[in-house]
Amino acid sequence: MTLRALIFDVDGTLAETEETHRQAFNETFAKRGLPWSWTADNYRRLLEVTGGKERIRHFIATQNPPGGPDAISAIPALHAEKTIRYAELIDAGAAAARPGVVRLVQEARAEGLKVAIATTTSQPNVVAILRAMFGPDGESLFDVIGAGDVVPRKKPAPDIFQWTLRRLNLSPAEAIALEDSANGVQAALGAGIAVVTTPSLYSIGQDFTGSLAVLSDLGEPDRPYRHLAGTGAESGWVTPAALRYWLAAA
Ligand code: XBP
Ligand code: MG
Repeated sequence: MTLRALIFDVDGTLAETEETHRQAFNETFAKRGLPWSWTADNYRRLLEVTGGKERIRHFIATQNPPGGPDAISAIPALHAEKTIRYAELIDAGAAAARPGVVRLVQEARAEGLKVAIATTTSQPNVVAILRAMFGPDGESLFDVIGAGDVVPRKKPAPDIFQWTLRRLNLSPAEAIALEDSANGVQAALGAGIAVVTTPSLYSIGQDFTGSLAVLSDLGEPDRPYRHLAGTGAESGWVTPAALRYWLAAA
């Protein structure tokens, strides 16, 4: 099968955004008078549940914080405020692109590949990060953006990748997913899509079994990636040609 599309995850894959999410959650809790503050260690555990609304619900259910039961009905409003705060932080320059991402998107487009997003994060967050990374028209570079609540079941369910493939009008064998987390790898594999994994700050050490390649990042010619597992040991930066070759050899 010919490679026709690259499907990018957002948080942790395009940029190291989870610390900014954590900050936005904590600032919103404080603003609403909730005595909750997620430490980095706690957030690492909470990240097992994807989606911010789902994560707050899981926090209340499993950690029984003060004011938890009363806050359940306010989760959608709380999360809407968090989304606004997150975009403000990104607009102010909070997250830098990970190595190789901007280059690979540009090379893929130049070679006629489709580029898409499949993420659990909310649509406004995607727009904010794409503008910060690619400029004011950032989102127009992407053929399909699958985000947030467009599917009811978030990663590790395969639904968001299946939704994105349908919009691209492609079969799973014609795409490669770029991911950073075990939940993302499971979601891509569940949809039948090969996946290249670049672990991020919060996902290092997770189980990426089944990945075509596990690399420190996508690499740049003057800043090669470290090869961690799978294919790709012979190269130093991910290109459309390398991805085609890896997919054909898999
Ligand atoms: C990462 C996530 C998201 C963010 C929060 O998703 O799990 O839930 O932490 O985003 P991905 P929201 O790596 O698939 O982009 O608060 O907008 O849900
Ligand atoms: Mg991710």
